[in-house]
Amino acid sequence: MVSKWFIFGLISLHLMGCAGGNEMCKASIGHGWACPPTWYQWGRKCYKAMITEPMTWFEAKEECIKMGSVLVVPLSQEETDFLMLLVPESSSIWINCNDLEKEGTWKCQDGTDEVELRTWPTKGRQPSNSGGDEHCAEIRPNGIWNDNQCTRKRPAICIHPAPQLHEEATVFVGCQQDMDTLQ
Ligand SMILES: [Ca+2]
Repeated sequence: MVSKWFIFGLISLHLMGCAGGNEMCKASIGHGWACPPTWYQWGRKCYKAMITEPMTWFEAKEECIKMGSVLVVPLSQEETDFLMLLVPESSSIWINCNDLEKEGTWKCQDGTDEVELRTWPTKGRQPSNSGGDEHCAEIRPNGIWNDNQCTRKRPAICIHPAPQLHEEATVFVGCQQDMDTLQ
């Protein structure tokens, strides 16, 4: 039988390997949470609210990518409700929808998947393309969408799939290669 301490040593070694910028891995080990610290879990996804420094739509998109995630776009009304809980009550937030390519043709993407849901107001005139310069979509505090200038600064929310935690091996989330060497 392999010594417990031997296994522990191996795991420690691998953890060190993971520690280099792999937040997801560290989170699983430290707390048994599926999502990294400061990320909220809802369903099978992790959400990070970027509220301290409002950003342009482009900056928001870029910041999410830097964290190994994508700018969120809600797939349902329930998800919209959840998103609005993550930001201050009076905040509008950027979502991953724009008509930059072709005016009036809104592209909304969950990562690379096209999303059909649109929550423009049923009454009113949004998207308005006011001033001919509103090509990015935001969710207003009431949960309804508006098109606005992409250069406006808004909080935003990033999203990535939650790592699955089923068994001990989950300590190696994000360290698949290392896990193979143990088997
Ligand atoms: Ca508008």
